[in-house]
Amino acid sequence: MAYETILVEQRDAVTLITLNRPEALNALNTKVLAELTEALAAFEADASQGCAVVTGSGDKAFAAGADIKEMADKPAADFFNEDFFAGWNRMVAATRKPWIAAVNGFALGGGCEVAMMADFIIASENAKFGQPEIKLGVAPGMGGSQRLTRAVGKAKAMDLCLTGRMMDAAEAERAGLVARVVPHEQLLDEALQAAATIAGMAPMAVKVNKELVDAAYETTLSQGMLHERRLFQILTATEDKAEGMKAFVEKRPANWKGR
Ligand code: CO8
Repeated sequence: MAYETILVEQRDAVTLITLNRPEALNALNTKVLAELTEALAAFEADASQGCAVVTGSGDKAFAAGADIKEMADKPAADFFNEDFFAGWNRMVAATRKPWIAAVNGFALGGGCEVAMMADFIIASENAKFGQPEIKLGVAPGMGGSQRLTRAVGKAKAMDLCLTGRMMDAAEAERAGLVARVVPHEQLLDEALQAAATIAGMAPMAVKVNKELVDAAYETTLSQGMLHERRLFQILTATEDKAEGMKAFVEKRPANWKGR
């Protein structure tokens, strides 16, 4: 499949997707959404692929936001009638396998929101995060006010959304937005390595672990604990559970079947 706004390659069991509009700092337009949705759906459907990494091309940006030029003259009725931005939620909901955002520079507005849609973020020391929509007279529209608040708490989310300021990678890591910060030149290797590690795990266990951590955002503690216990119990019936424990006892790598 030939894409115009992203690059997609498979590295063994890892799919690497690069947002590729460097002339616009990888700004996210309708075409990017359509192509990223298609690429993630292909990744999801391909049993040889276990984890994906999404990054930005060039040295400067992961994505500097939704494409302001595409939205500038769009009438409000079109935003409403098209349910503009809803496609991003559908894309996330359709992806049960994990994907990592490797944030190499600016992740602003929609760029920060896409990074937060990923299962976790690995950031280069040069990364900068922010929700500067307020400076355009609007507000986050792809989950920024909700996911950022859940990730970093009300105080910092309020600060970022109301002032539109950026936070650097160190602050983002302290605040809990980012899983790891690495030297800029090591970013892609580190993210690909993390993805390869995940892709080497039992596939059903990977999906269950992702679903359970996500459930912690949506449910009460007791509902989440029950959900966890039930999925744990279901996993104990898999061939991969038997294989994983046998391999441990026999001191050898497990040979996963995915069932
Ligand atoms: N959309 C479209 N083009 C962009 C965007 C963007 N979000 N960000 C950068 N670009 C383009 C610039 O226009 C420029 O193109 P050109 O050379 O043709 O003028 C090129 O990328 C390079 O950018 P700069 O020259 O500005 O690079 P700098 O290094 O000087 O600055 C910044 C980098 C600080 C990242 C700066 O580009 C910037 O502030 N970008 C916008 C960040 C932003 O506001 N993001 C939020 C976007 S809004 C959003 O995501 C959600 C909803 C908004 C609704 C809006 C309704 C109108």
